[in-house]
Amino acid sequence: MAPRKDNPKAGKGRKGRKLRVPFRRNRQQPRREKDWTSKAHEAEDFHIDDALEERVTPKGDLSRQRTIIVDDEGNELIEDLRSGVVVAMRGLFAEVDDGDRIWPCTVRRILRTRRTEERHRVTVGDQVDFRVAKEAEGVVQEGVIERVADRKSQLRRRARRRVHTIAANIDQAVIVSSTAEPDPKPHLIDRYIVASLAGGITPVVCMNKMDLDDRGFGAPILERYEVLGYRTLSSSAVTGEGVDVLKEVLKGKSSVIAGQSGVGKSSLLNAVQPDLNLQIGDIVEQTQKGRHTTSTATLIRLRLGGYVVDTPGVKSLDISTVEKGEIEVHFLEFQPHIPDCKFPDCTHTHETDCAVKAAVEAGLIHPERYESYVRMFEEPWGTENW
Ligand SMILES: Nc1nc2c(ncn2[C@@H]2O[C@H](COP(=O)(O)OP(=O)(O)OP(=O)(O)O)[C@@H](O)[C@H]2O)c(=O)[nH]1
Ligand SMILES: [Mg+2]
Ligand SMILES: [Zn+2]
Repeated sequence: MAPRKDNPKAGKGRKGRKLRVPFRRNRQQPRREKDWTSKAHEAEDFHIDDALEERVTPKGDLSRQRTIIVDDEGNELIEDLRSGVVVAMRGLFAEVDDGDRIWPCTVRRILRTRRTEERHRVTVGDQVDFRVAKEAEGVVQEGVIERVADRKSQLRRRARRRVHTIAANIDQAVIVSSTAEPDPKPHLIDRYIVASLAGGITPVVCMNKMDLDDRGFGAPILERYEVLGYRTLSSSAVTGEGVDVLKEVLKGKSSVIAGQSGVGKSSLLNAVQPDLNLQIGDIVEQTQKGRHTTSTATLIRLRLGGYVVDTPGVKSLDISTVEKGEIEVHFLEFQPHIPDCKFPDCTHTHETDCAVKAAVEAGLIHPERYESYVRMFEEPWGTENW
């Protein structure tokens, strides 16, 4: 299909002059050592973090310059820009959907460097402007992302020493657990809730594999979140239970679907729209440690309206992107008690006369929710065992 030519954002016709400008020194960053010890991290780390790792060498630090085109006021001009949304990151390329087709785009170096420093790299869900860069046999092959729009919201975690934005411009995070295979990890749900709220995203808690719930684990866990006012749903990709509710939840919204590996995230999306044909893990593979069926976050447009980002499963979620003092803000049930703590800077961990701890003892706060808070406060990086 021919690329659209009528992009209103294209800067055609504007005159400009060329200017050589030096790279700013603070855009440089030290070369990073590879951290081989954390090889056990999620599959996603390798696909995204290593692929986009900046490799700035000291060579030519003082002399590096770039050519830009500026208007009379010195504002940078860029010709023939198209806009689109990033639907996947694959190696060095961002796949950008402009409504007509998917463009493989590289990220302009200077933008990439700056974004890295701002901890604000291009990610799935980003609205971008890109310039067509390469043509072969009359067919445009790829683009270069020149601008990234400010994000309305973002789901972030730390991946080793980097900040990894899982998805941007998302309304809600559907946090999926399963009643069995694997067993539910409420602490991981709590981490996703904190990461979502901190990024301006509404959490929705989903308990999948209800068909395997002989032990009755599902309902009491969901109830924990229901009483806090979060939307919850129970589902089964096998029996179809809850799929209509999930459709209702996803309809017309931008969502990210997240949780442990093997809980059935991709299976649920296949149930919502069977022709998606997302790859799902087989049961034998799921028992092997570190197996991830979905390896890259991918933005999927839904026929019922809206879109959803399917993400690879995680074992743990490092929330150290959230300030320590901010964590308590994302525990809704703590809020009425916090003003009654003796110390105004009470962290609700070791202090005496803590009203939050008193509320736990009085049965007003779920003890595991409180324990979740303490773990996040003391070990924001998290471990697989929780
Ligand atoms: N019994 C049962 N099995 C399910 C259900 N949903 C998914 N499964 C099975 O669970 C396994 C994992 O499903 P996936 O959809 O690949 O899980 P995922 O959460 O996408 O996993 P990752 O992509 O690795 O993060 C597959 O064997 C599915 O058939 C369910 O509701 N009930
Ligand atoms: Mg999957
Ligand atoms: Zn307190």
